Amino acid sequence: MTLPRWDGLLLDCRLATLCDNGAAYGAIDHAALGWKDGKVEFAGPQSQLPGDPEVLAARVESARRAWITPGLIDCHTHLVFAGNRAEEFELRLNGASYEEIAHAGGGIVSTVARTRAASDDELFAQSLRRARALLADGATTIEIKSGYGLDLDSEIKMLRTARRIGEELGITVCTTFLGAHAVAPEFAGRQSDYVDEVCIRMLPAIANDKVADAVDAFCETIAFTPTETRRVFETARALGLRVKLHADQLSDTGGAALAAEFGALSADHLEYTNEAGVQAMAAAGTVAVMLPAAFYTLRETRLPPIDRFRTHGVPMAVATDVNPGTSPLLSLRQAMNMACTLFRMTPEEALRGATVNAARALGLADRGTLDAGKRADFVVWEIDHPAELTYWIGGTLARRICVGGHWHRVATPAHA
Ligand code: DI6
Ligand code: FE
Repeated sequence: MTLPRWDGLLLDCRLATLCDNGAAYGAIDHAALGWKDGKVEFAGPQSQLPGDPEVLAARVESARRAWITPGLIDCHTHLVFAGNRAEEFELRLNGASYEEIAHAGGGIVSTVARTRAASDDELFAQSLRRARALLADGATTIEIKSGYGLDLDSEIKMLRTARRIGEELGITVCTTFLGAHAVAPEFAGRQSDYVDEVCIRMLPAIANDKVADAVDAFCETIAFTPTETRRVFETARALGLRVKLHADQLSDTGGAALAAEFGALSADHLEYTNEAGVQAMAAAGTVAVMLPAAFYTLRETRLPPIDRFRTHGVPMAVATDVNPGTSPLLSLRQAMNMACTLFRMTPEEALRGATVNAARALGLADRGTLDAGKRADFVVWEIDHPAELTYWIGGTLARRICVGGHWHRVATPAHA
């Protein structure tokens, strides 16, 4: 007697594989999807299954013609933080200026104060809710940055909290050290001393602790200069850590070219990136991460150079940028919708941006497409066309979510 080979097999699927098979979305109709030990064994036409389904797999089910995509990948979030800034949002809409809010203790420093003051368990509980929301909407891999601690212990607390979220939910969390997010309050008026602190004290300890998978910085006129960013990157490189960058969000500081020079995994935001920056990214293979929810929240008007990225073949990803100041967004699909409506990306580009290109932005070669050998992270959706993933604003579209070969949850269908 032959033992069942695969752990699971779904029949009657429509797959959006995102592989380059010549079809839009890498689609395969009348498809089957089989997996074993957390990896995809078969993703192809059902007629090409190498045997009788009942013999091939321990558990066989019909997907009833549902569309299935790879698990979504949110490659840029700051979702670990304590408190929120809804009051500040309200004050602003009642006419308060940024200066008044800053004087009243608002802004990023208020999130730093609350994040420092939160216990490990409080920070975990508050942040877990946000991660759960992203997962419920289909994100099975999430990057999470530090950057609201701004002292070594608090930064490590954030990164450990991020790792704990991954363990709790059984999903992959990639952690990024963003000590160069803002100047710590103790260093107010002494920015270069703070950069010393990041490079001389924090980064070696972070590398030694292995709590961060990559290093990021906020390179902007209101944050860190290109020269300071370069120092952070040189230190990260010497410690063997990959880099990525918040670049050219509010002004053209040459951030994209700087990121490319260091072989960055990604450069993110990029509203003001110039032609040389685009070309440098193309040459370096640096992914352009679009964060349209920050653009929306800040009511920006300058669009990132999407057409230039297309022309030069720079892969584009889309992420939420979840953070309490400029992107209180808890749905990657909603970011995809904004990427289409605000940035004029196509629905297929947006889906590639939240799967295959997002995987690349995290340096993860084992996911992002539905293909034999990739991780068995996938979502069964309540839709009739993949464009619906970016078309609907809000709602619950994920019917079932499989992470590493295990069914995660059965969501309530939107129209049940
Ligand atoms: N880019 C942003 O827009 C923010 N951080 C960043 O790197 C804002 C973060 C905040 O206001 O809390
Ligand atoms: Fe960000």
